[in-house]
Amino acid sequence: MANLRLPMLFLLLLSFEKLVLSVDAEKYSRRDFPPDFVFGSGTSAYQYEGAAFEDGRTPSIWDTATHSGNIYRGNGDIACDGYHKYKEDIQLMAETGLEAYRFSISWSRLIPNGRGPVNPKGLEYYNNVINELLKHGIQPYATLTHDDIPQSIEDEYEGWLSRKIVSDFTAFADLCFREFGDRVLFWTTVNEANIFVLGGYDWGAIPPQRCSRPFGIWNCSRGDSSLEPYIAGHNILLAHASAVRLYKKKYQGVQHGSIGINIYTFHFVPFTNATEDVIAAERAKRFFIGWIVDPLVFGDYPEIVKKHAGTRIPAFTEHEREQVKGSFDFIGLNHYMTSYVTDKSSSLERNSSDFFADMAVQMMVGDVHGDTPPGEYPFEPSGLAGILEYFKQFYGNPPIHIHENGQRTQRNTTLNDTGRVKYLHGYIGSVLDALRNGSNTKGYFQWSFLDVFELVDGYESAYGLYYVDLDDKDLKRYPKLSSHWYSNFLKGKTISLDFTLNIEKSTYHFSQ
Ligand code: IFM
Repeated sequence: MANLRLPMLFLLLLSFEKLVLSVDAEKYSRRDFPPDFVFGSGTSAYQYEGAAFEDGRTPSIWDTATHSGNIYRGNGDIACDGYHKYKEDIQLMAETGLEAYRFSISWSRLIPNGRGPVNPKGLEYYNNVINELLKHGIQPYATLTHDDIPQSIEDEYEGWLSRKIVSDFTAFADLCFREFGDRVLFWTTVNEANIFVLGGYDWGAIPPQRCSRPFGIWNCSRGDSSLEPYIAGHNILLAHASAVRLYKKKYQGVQHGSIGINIYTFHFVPFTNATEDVIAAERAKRFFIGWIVDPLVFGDYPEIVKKHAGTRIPAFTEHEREQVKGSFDFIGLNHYMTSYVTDKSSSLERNSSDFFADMAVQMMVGDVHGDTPPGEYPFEPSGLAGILEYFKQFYGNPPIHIHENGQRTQRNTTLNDTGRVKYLHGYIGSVLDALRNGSNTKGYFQWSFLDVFELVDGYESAYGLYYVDLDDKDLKRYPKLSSHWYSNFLKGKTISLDFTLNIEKSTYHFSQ
């Protein structure tokens, strides 16, 4: 994610006149999307639930990272207090008109030791959430892990760095399928498999904060940025495949749900027409996307990744290859922005490498047009259609769920989040463009329903449709203009640029 404070990702481009950012679908309504296309919004366990030490929950690697004093400001001990306020929030979701809600399950709330005894209070909480959603006609979409594996597992065998996690993750998944699968029909195994690994094992920015010099963004006490991202990525693929295999064998026939994995995607665009930059943008896709998606679709890592990573990337055995290939019903994509790419083949000559040196590109994100308000993402909606087109052409058009898309703003600024409104209008229009071009996209989830504890920025940035007042002892929620806009769209209003730009003047009034 670009909000990681990474020098490489923060080069600002002040002008680039070749960009075409507009989308065709400027005026549309919910009825323009297929009836079985789903619109929702999401949060994740650590970012939303709070109650970190309550009712038997034990720390996850995310708790450890936030309490380490390294990089993080703030923690998710209380977050939005969703553990206690879920009913109120689901009521808000229903009023907004959400058709689906994407949330994640805290493994260490459900199985406090990572494996073994199940916490009845954890079961009760997720059963309550699921039942409350269904009571309001909102489909639950559950993610099994969103950056927060139990700390006990990290302590015992270094979590994703060990193959031991495959059986523990599968047992956790088994419990979730068994207990909740009669009502949860959409399962995602791992959130942002690629960026979680890069952030956690190469840069060391996010849990479990492992890295090594010169690649990490701080002086991590443990890690190996050259090697560990490839190992963790490999084990995630194996654990994912194992959980999917279990689901398909034991549950899918009776529960009739579907299962996939999630990755983070930029739209990669060459910065110039120079052949090297065009090749570099393709290479960026092969690394950033292909590293995780190629094994799922084709059964192996991309040749270029294997060539550049050499022996640092594990090889699939024939048995593993068979398990991983085809182990998904859909691919979940998180997308926020476009990345402009130039060739940096010189990085291949370094004595030591990490994933980015192997990728051999310079990635640039930021205020490309010189018109992005501070702290916000550039408005480049056609990038989303671009990614969907790539999946259509390169991967044979698999079912896609857009699991996260939304605009970042500074927190505590305004409820009048016109930038977010404009962003959602553009990006949802871009999804419609993609559908009209034959994309097999099945759903769109805005990130995030509320202002949650953010991945790196803590409580300093916000993506929510609803503001959470952290100074109020009850953490009162306030609707932003974007919740009003999304609600209008979900309830069937025809959305045009005119409507979007003038929504501030509509009859909506904030009641504070
Ligand atoms: O908040 C995060 C989420 O946890 C993962 N995807 C990106 C979001 C915004 O940074």
